Formats: sequence, structure tokens, C-alpha cells
Amino acid sequence: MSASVSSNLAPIETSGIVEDVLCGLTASRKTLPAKLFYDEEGARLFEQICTLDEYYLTRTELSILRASVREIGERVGGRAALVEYGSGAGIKVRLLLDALLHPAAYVPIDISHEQLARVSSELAGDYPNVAIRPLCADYTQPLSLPHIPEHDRRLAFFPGSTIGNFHPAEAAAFLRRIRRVVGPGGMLLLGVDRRKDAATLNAAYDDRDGVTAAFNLNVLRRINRELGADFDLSRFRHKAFFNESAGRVEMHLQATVAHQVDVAGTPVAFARGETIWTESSYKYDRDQLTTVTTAAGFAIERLWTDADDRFWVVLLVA
Ligand code: AVI
Repeated sequence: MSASVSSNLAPIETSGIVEDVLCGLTASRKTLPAKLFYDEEGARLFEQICTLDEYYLTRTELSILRASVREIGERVGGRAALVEYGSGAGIKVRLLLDALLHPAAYVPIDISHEQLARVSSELAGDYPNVAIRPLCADYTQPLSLPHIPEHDRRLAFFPGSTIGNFHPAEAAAFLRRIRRVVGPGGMLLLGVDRRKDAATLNAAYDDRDGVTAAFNLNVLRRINRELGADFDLSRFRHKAFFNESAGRVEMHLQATVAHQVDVAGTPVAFARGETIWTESSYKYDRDQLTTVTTAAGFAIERLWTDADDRFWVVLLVA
């Protein structure tokens, strides 16, 4: 069998973001959807965040995966089709592709077109017996999956604690959609960041080198470029903090002076100190994890953690 990459790689239409942006910026509480972070530069900055000292999530999850991947392979069984939601740089999935017995197919789904195309062709070269079927899509929207060759079981992979970027009710609804994709007896391998002390969380989302700040501010640069807006980035600052009562880290862009911005012909006024809420990262405890996964129709088959109990990798069965 030879390496194959299908062609579901068409970039997502820019026109789709105008509505999201205007709707968020004209609301009384200004917001922008977190998916806007991931243009080419945003995807590059996120990769850099994943290597930061303060951002413990990526290396912790990788260490758990390395320690558990053999057992995961055994529990999943042979000829699985792997569907990854938010495939990014495609590093973690290599551990799975190496551990699974004769994986039949890999469907990486990502919003960042350039990265998805590059990673898919690298994987096709390195895993010639696996059908690589990339899908460039916003996976929070209904998806039509590419054709997947014959396989015995579907395993969805949703690492990185991206589940934390959904509000809890939306998280359950999203996992329910994954359950439909994997079908009865299908599995989901989920990365989940645990609730912990505020100092660790605040540092993870406001690193000393300012990479997360650049990642957050880049969304304004993207809106300037793609929607012809005139945001002056020097008039905004990155703000990130753990909101204890809500159990989430919030990222905002805060206007440092009162001013007005033109966004696709719509004037948007900012008061001094006003913020645009750009992201939430919910941090889970065990009860919340059980509530959300059960509401989605999954049972916890096995849960692994690291020596410091910072992060979970959870194998769920539909
Ligand atoms: C993609 N997601 C899980 C990251 C997070 O931790 O919420 C995005 C991120 N935002 C700031 N740093 C990283």
C-alpha cells in the first residue's frame, strides 16, 4: 500500500469570520472567538507556547502519553481509524500511530490550512501504510468526514486540554458529536488540564517572554489584514488570569486608552480599560470530568496522570 493524502485541504472561507467578529465586537461585553487565533502566525506562536517553561500542559501530556501509549494501543486494538480534532503540529499523534497495531487511517482535522497541509504530507511519508485523510475545518461546526478506509474501530483523539476552551455545557455537546462520529464501542482519548493553584495557571497564560501576549494580540493583526480593520496594537495589552469562582483561565485584550476602531466599516468604540474576552480555558476536577463525559454518553475506561497530578489523559468508551 502506498502513502495517500486526500484533498480535503481547501482553506476555510474568510467571509465566515466577518459575522463572528462584528457580532462579538458590537456586543455589550466584547468577545472574539478563540478559533481566530490560528492563522499561520498564530499557529506558529502556539507551537512556541507549547515549548515554554511556564506552559506545563504540552510536556506533561506528552510524558503521560509516552508512559501509557502501549496500554492505549492494547486497549484500542488493531486496524483502528484515528480521527484527531485540532491536529496542530502533529507531534503527539506520532506516539499513537507508533503504538497502535496496523492503524488503518488517520484523519487530522485542523483550522490552520498551511500547517495541516505540511503535517499531512510529512505523516504520509513517514507512515506509508496509513491512509492520511486531512480535513481543513472548524471542528466546532458540523463536519462531513472524508471517506475512511475499512477499519475495525474508530478512536477519536482530542489532546492538549482543548476541551477546556469550551464552556462546560458546550463541552458536553461537542463530546456528544464525537461520540456519534466514533459510533457504539468507539473510543475517545482526551487530554484534560486539572484545576490547580492560581500562580501556576497565571504564569502558564502570561509567560515572561511575552509569547502568549503576542499570540493574543495577533488576533487583532489578523482582523486588520483579513477584514480591513484599523486596530492599533499598541493601544491594547494582554491580560490573563485564573477566575477561581468560574474555574477557568480567561484571556482578554485590554484597551489602554479610550478610542475608536473601524472594523469592516463598522465603528467600534473602546473605553479605557475595557476588554475583549478572547479565550476561556476551563480547568477540571474529577466531578466535572465525570459530569461532562457522562452527559456526552462516554464511560471512563482508564485515566492516567503525571507524578504531580497536573494533567489527565483519559480513555473513554462510547
Ligand atoms: C489550545 N488550548 C488548549 C490552549 C489553552 O491552553 O487553552 C490555547 C492557549 N491559550 C493560551 N495559551 C495557550
